[in-house]
Amino acid sequence: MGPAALLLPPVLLLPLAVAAGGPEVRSLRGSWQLRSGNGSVSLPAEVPGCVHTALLCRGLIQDPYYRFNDVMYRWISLDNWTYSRTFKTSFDVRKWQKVNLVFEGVDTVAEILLNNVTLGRTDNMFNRYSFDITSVIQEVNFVEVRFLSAVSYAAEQSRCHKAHSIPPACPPPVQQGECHVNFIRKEQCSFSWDWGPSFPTQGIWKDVRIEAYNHYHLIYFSLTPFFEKSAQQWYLEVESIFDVVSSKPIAGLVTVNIPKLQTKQTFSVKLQPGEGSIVLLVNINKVYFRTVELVQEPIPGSPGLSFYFRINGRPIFIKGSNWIPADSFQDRVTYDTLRLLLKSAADANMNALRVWGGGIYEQDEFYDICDEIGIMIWQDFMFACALYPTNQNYLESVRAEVSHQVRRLKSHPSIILWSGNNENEAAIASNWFSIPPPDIGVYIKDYVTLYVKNIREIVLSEDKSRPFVASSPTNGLESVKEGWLSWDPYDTHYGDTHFYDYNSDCWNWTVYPRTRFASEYGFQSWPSFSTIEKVSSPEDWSYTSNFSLHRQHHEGGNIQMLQEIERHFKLPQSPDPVQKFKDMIYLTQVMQAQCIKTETEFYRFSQSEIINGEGHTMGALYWQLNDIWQAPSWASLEYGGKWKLLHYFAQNFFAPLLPVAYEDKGMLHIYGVSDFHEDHKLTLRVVVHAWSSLEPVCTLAKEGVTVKAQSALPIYKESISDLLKRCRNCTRKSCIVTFCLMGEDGLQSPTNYYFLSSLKDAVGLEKTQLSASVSQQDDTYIFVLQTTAIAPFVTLDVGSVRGRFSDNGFLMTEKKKVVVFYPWEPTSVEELESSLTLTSLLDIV
Ligand code: BMA
Repeated sequence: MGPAALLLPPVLLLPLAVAAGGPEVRSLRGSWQLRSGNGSVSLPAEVPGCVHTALLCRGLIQDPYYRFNDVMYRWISLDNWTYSRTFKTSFDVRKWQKVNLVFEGVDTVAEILLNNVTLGRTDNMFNRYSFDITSVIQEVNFVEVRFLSAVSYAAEQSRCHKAHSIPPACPPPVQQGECHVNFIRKEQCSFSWDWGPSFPTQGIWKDVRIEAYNHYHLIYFSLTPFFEKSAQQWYLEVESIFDVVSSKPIAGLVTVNIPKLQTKQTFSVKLQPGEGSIVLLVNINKVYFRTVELVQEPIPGSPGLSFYFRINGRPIFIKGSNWIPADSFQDRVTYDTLRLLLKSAADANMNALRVWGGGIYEQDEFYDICDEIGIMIWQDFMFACALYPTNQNYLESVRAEVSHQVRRLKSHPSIILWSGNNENEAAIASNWFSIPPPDIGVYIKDYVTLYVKNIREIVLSEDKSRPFVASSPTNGLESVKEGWLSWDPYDTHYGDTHFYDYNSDCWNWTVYPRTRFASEYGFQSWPSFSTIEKVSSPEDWSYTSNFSLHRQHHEGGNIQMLQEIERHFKLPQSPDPVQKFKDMIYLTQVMQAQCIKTETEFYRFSQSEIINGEGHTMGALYWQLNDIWQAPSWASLEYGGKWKLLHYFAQNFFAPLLPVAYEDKGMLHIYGVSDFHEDHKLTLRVVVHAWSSLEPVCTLAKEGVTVKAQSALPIYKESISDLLKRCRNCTRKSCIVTFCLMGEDGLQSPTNYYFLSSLKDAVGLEKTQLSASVSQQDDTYIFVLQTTAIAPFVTLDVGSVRGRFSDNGFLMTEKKKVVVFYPWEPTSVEELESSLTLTSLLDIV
């Protein structure tokens, strides 16, 4: 069953009528005036938007992503900008009891004035701000949003925080970022990250409007389904939060009408003056809603506890990746951007994403798309890789943020988990910031105050329909038992794990932890040349240029990739420097894809077994799905959406049916991995080729192999020496094993492979003549590839032509292969032909 089927029809899509006093709304989106602190720069600016994009739009700066501009344009975020505009009210303000100026999001620190009266201040970009302007509004108005640089504010807050230091003070120098981001409730990666630039934006980044109403006004509206086990009955909790302006209670009738379910129920309600909520329970027949449980229970034969999601009563293996903000400038992230990235995740057989805690709570549209296409969301709260203050003002701001975000998002069935932060339990447990042991107590206290006594408390009171964990990675219930901070949050017997190792051989599965749930793991690669080309100039096009160093924000990252490549491949030696750079890019992508394939397959084949007390792995979310700019990173999707080889590999290694091979003590094991809900009787085909010939040296078909539903179990085993003997003249270096599963009803797994040696040692590989003919078929393009020899990692690249192939980076063991190109915008056979580069491993010299 595909992932979409897991999320039953979201009830929020059903028309539902709640009687509420319709407000008068005047949008303030559109053109505002923007000026720098001393008034030397003044320009019109679009709202929603930010200063950087406004300057770019007027041609006052170049593309901020071009070359070294992130550092050149630091002055923009150090200045204090002001947005202002005049507006007329489109309605008679005197007719309304209450008029509010509502900001859905202000980034971040600002004083808000209307007609020269200060309405209030903002300090949290994740909060919604509503200012009562009933007594200030006139027919013609002047609104001002006076920003203070987020960088200066963060520094000031840190200076004022006298109690104890809150590390880290600054990011590592290689990130070329700003300091003290943990002191401001702003996208944490906007001060730089190990994959991202520093662009601490200022701006009105979400909707802004005037709302006028009488009597009462609906502020939040949410629907959460519950199953009442004792009554075997579904209920829909319909929650509405109102602002009641009338001085007396308002009584009335609310009718909840869901025509599609033939459900209509009327309730009499009484609203008290002030802000208050009404919760209506509507019993529902006939339909089911998605349920989610996080199962942490003893496993026979293993110490510790399980950690898996039970969705609609079924244990589900979570397959996917981690989501980061799609751009440093959120106003550039359109519905189409989100849709393309999320669709790419679904197309690669992912069923889940983790919205990582160093970015933002995503726009409503993000979750709408996930609801629709069946991507489950692990939702972090926005705290990452740092310790945080807990002074009163800070906590109040966080409390407002958390209740706002939970109220805004809880109707989305795609969200299956709330998670307090990214890696902050680990940061304390492993003492990342070298806190002297006698002082650690105060940080532990802060941790519990923030994530448990505040965030968790609010989440539990706002939303009882899904689980909460305090951190990722965490030991789950074991962490709770140890006072919310486990001494080793990376324990494989509990909870989830993050795992990075750039020094071992990534083709060797024994280096990976047999965890209950792998929520982060990854390797870097460079984005393709066509992506880099857009933000660089010819002098930058080498692996060791200043530019290549500048874009690498992870200490030693370029060297680590080189070392990982060198284990299994020959490094490029082309005398042409640009070709050499392109070859390096190709190899980084091949290496990344092959490493994460090995690691992910290991997690998938570890789902049904317990070995030495470890196993029952039920999740694989690699780091990271998407990119924030054009730079080397762990992403599988480049900035702009182009698929790296890893993303094509993900489509295969996350396939619902997959044979996976690994080697242990001289034995070759093949497991049948299945996400299907029923068993299948299949044929396993194992084919051995000599690298030197397209004719197989031996073929074996094992019929009647049972691949069990939702499991990973052995289906084939042979000693490698027997296999080599059986297939005449084979050695580890001269032969390659491929295998697939096939059913009678056309069911077929991807063809998988297992290398018996490093490819730099392979014997018999010949340089191939690769050719492609391109033709159009309706909205797609068909590439017919021909090879004259076995070709590993065959890659089609059509440069800047937007779209994706049906498969890429594959091993060609047959003369011919058909690949489909799905364009994302109109193209032509001619354009594709002239943009096409075909590369396979032996082209790298
Ligand atoms: C983890 C993530 C990110 C980081 C990634 C790669 O720590 O949570 O903070 O980008 O590793 O280093």
